[in-house]
Amino acid sequence: MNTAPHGQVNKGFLNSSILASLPSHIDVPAYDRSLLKAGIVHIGVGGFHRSHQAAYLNELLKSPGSEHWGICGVGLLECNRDLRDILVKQDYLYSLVVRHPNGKIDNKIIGSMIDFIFAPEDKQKVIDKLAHSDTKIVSLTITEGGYHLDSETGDFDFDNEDVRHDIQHPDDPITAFAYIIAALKKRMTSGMAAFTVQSCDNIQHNGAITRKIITILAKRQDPVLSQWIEDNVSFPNAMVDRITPVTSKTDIDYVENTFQAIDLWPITCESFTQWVIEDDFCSGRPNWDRVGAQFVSDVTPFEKMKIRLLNAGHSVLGLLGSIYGYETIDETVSDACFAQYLRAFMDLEVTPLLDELSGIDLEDYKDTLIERFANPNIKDSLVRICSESSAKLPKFLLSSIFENIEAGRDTSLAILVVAAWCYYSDKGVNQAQMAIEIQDAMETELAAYARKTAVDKLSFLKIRSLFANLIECTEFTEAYTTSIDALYSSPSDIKNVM
Ligand code: CS2
Repeated sequence: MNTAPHGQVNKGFLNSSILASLPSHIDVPAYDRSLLKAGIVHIGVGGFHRSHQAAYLNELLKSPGSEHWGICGVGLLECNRDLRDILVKQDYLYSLVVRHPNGKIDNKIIGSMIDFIFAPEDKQKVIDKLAHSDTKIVSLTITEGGYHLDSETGDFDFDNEDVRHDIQHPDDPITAFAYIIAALKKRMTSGMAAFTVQSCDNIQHNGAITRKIITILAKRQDPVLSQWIEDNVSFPNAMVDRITPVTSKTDIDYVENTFQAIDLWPITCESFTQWVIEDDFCSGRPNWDRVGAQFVSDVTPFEKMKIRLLNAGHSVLGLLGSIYGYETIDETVSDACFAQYLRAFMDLEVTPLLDELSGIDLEDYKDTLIERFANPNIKDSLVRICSESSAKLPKFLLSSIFENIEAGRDTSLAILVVAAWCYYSDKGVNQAQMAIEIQDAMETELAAYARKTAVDKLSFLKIRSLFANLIECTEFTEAYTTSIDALYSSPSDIKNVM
């Protein structure tokens, strides 16, 4: 840190050389980062990876004996170039600001990442890294949409452009799956052991789904390779949880003032964190259970509880709140009308679908969710929550609708949310006529179907890749039509139809 002529401090960029001079209340990595080896290669270094897996490892590395569990990040997308530049400049260090609901803040520097490869510049380097003998786990946060699953069939979408490319050019991969297959092939051919593929995405059965995708894709290339993967690679399922908003300018300024250092991409997250993992690792694993993660033999009930309550709950607040004109989850859930709607949805339309879980009281879990959503120090934007709804809602919400219809249960609260999604995609403005920012890979298609609602009330449901055969189900279409009529006839206050 340099002192400028007028007495003010010239803050330096965060990197290894300034760690020792940071204010003493900052929790900096006291372990020797030069001893770390990248036992984990992580594909998709977004905010969530940095607040979750990398933060667990940072805690673990504080005790000696885990030095071979450093992380090498991989960015597959062109838009990861800035992230790479920032991480390199900062010696792969970044700040994590953990905000408790009562206002307490934990300020940390995370040191578990020790390298980053930007794939568009050197694809072979990624394959070689995955195939390196130090690599024991390849983990993924590639988002719900990154798995290319069709809602109607549940099958992998072989028609996706990137997937088609990967099948034709296995040595020039685009998707994470193709990189993993290329590296596993290299390991098989050179007689090396396999690595574990660990999905950290919000998809129920995330490990089993990843296994299915990787083995069927490998089979198209080489049935022997596919069989080797079946026999040697493990794909543990896991439930992951920590609310991590998109980094804002306010977060960057907070770090600059509090850490007395410039971090161009700090991460802010809530204090709650949870990670429940099936203990199935073919090449060893860190002792994450020493730092709060939980190993179980079957994660299915945990995943279902989290995705159907938390993630779906977020979407309920996100879509209804956006139409009302709210901007963040905490302000939406602080409105009693939205909080009551959310609680009723959770109690009546999700809880009956969940299994008993020993050690978890569902009523407490739901109370805690509402408290977490209401954390006034976490400004989680509805734009983030509603982004990629086309990839999220089939897994978060439609799955519960299907199960409730099957069981002959009422599901009208969730159906209003689907109608609200149509209204949101159709109008693109809130009830004060202000534009809503929509971020969705299917935005054009969603809008095209939604805009026909005035002449065909069920038009939106004709997107079969999302809604499968719901349009043929009268229990659904009757309630949906009622919701559409209510929304379109009284758009001036969505609370009237909730
Ligand atoms: C959110 C999740 O993207 C979403 O819609 O529900 O990112 C959520 O914040 C995380 O899954 C929390 O663990």
